[in-house]
Amino acid sequence: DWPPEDPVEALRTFLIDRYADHPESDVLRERIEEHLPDLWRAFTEVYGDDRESVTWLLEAVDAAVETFDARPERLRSLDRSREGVEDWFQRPEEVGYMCYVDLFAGDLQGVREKIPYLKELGVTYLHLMPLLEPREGQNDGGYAVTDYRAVDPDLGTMDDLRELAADLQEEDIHLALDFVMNHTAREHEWAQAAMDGDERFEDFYLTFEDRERPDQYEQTLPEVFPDFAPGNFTYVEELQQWVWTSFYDFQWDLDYSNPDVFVQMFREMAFLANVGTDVLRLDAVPFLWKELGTDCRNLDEAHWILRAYRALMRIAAPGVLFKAEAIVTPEETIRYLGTGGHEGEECDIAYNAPLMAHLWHALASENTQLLEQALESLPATPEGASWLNYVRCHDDIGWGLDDEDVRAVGQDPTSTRKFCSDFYAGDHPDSYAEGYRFQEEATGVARTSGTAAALTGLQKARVEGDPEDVDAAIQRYLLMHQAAFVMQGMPLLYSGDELAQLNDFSYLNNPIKAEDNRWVHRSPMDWDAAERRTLEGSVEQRVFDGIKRLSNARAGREALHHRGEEVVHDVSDDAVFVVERARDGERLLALSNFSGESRAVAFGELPDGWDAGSYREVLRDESAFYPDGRILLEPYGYRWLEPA
Ligand code: OTU
Repeated sequence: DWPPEDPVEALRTFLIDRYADHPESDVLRERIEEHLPDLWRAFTEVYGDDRESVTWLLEAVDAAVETFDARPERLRSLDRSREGVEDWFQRPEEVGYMCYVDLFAGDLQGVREKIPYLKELGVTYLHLMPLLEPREGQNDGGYAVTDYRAVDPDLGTMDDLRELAADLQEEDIHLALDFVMNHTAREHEWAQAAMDGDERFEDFYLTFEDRERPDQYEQTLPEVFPDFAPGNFTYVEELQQWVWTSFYDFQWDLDYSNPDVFVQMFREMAFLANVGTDVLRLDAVPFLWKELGTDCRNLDEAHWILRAYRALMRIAAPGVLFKAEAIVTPEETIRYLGTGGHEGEECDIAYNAPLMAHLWHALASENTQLLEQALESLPATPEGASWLNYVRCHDDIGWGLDDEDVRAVGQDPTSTRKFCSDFYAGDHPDSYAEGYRFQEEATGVARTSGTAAALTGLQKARVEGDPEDVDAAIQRYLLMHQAAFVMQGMPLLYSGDELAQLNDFSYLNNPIKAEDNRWVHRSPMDWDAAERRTLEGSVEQRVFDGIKRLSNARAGREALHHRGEEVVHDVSDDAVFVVERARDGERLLALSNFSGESRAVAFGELPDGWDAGSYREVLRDESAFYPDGRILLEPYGYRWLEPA
């Protein structure tokens, strides 16, 4: 009889009975008891609690149990080993690296061979960019998947991926893989079936007979790629309908209001979990739910869907983490880590795009006020979750500053964003940057493409060859990276940045890529340049060593544990950024100078407990005494201090 008085209790009894003869019924019972309440809450928020919905919920639980059954022993033991060590991904030694399989090493086999290189850099977490079978031709760098259970044949096979996962585990490197959950390629079999008239699969997507509803939605919908994919809907001849396409026209948004989609997508993500991925990077999560009259981003239902998936994954494969890819305002971003009473219920990791954008703003303006303001206005990060701090990634930089923060430091939001867009495109008199505008808006605000080397002026300095400019640019370059390494979170390196790779224009000759300038910063790894990392005095050596120093410095340094404290300390000089990290009695103070001139900070300005005296300078690995009571910072200089 449905509904019973206490549905969770009724389901609990039902499920325990259902799996009573399961060889691991004890484990299942424990997990179901622990996660069913969260699953129920989240699932019913979205799909309701009537009889039909509950049938879908039971199907989802079955899918979780099937995943558990199919999970190889190696991964099950990993799940067990992570029980009780909830901080395994928050440790100070964690250092991430992200790369495209083909650009980095040709194929999956090639990546296996490069493991020693990654170890040399101190990498403990490897995000391999989309590697599942993409559509042919344009595929948005692999974010248009035709089959979630097949590897792109150019890169290898599913077995190669399993072997690589096992090798990485041996080397204590965690593997992260993309799960493109908002959309499939129009060549995916579901979309194909829909075009063949299969109603079940037509309901997997958001289709409209005419423009009436799309036009209503468009009134409040922003565009992601206005230049090459304007609007949010695409007319599909085969269907004689409009299909919701938030991104490119060949990326069809899934309809998550259909529980069939929810369950089916869980099966796909669970399959990937069982291949041996430690972290699933959930792509474009803000877009999962649509509602007329809204911008269809970050809606509550999107969060409930993630929470429901999380509870299911905890039943199936509790060692697997979720990483949210939500490049939105600071306030909206942190919600994906489970805030507001949902601590521990949502994603474990999220891209710290707010920090990234603010660091670039601080660098261009030689002023850290806005950075400090933004950090201060963010609520505390939930204890069990982690940020992923990065300087560059495969995407453009969106100037996702919070309007209120910008106003709080006396600036105008649009002008500030425009300043960043101009500065990094090199359209500003003081700029050393050689980036490009991406998807410019009518206001002149654009997102920014370009490698870290191009944006920090290291590219320009190298090409022009003035040694002093090169020195300054390397400082600037490392200044940005050290910030990602010292702030609360796991630092994530973008492949090639450890060698300061330059912009790459070969994409312009490839019609599949030419219109999308994000490819300018997606270049093949230059292994000849990598050889020069041992050539004393070369740019590669100086940058590589600078970054290696950062990863070495993190290892075992408890003050940098994610669960440690992070206190941003305001000093009178706006170019100087001071942050204190502390945990279990260990302390570290990082000072960075975002200006191109030398600066000094008096001890009297530093937080309590940092009095004049001698300290250990962590990155130089030496003791230092400051005789005149001030700490000198070279142009773009930074120092990490620790009590001697
Ligand atoms: C992601 O980015 C990927 O990182 C991109 O490479 C893809 O093109 C895209 O999804 C589609 O799969 O808008 O400009 O808030 O910012 O999902 C990049 C999230 C993007 C979006 C993000 C998206």
